[in-house]
Amino acid sequence: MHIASAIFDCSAPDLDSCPDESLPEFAFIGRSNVGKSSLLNLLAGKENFARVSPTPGFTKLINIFTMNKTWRLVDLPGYGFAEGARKARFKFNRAVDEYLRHRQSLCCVFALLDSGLPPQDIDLYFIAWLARNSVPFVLVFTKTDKVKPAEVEANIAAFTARISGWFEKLPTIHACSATAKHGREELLGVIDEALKVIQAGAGPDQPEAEAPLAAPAAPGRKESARTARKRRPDLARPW
Ligand SMILES: Nc1nc2c(ncn2[C@@H]2O[C@H](COP(=O)(O)OP(=O)(O)OP(=O)(O)O)[C@@H](O)[C@H]2O)c(=O)[nH]1
Ligand SMILES: [Mg+2]
Repeated sequence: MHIASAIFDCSAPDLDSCPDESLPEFAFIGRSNVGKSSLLNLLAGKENFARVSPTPGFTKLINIFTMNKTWRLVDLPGYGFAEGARKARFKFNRAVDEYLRHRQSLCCVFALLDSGLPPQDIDLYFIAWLARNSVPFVLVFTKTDKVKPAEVEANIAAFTARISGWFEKLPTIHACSATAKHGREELLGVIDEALKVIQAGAGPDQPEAEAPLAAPAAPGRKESARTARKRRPDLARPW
């Protein structure tokens, strides 16, 4: 997919401050420092678009970018920094929790994992949380330039083995390196496919997706989380 335009929209401190839900969104989430902002920049084809830092916990707000005037990328604060890390449990701020569970225009989450590490409890907790909350996601193993390909393979296989019993169908798995600029086309392809399904109206076996993705809630009306989830297009649900 060609990225003709990439525009920073806003940094939102909470779900209510996010822009309207008129455009499909694809969000990056994962442990602090896993490479979310870097991967967003790779996909956008712009350096320093989302801000990158070696300091964990750098991204603190919900950063929203509009691509090709028709869809959005969302850079989220990570988990596993500060007290969450000590407890070896994922923990992120309330805004991210609410965004992931209630944002109706959220099509798919890119759940990032460090390809150089064996399965981490904190990531396993998070993937279980995504599944429990019916958040559609694909797995993306990052920083493949830092380790040997065999090690990447072994870590992906070990992670897959840990979660395989949780799903009827395994989540889709991708690998990338923002530094080596690998994985861009593959991940843009995920987005492209999802956008095509939206344009087609709804997936053939996704009857709940008949409600238009882009329809914003009526002003002043808050839907329950349950209703909101039902309205999601479920495009990339891997199970
Ligand atoms: N070698 C290598 N380093 C990377 C890659 N992607 C990101 N990094 C480095 O990892 C560090 C963290 O990158 P970020 O993109 O800021 O990570 P993040 O997940 O957004 O971090 P937070 O905002 O703190 O949650 C930076 O020093 C990046 O340069 C990669 O593919 N390869
Ligand atoms: Mg970041």
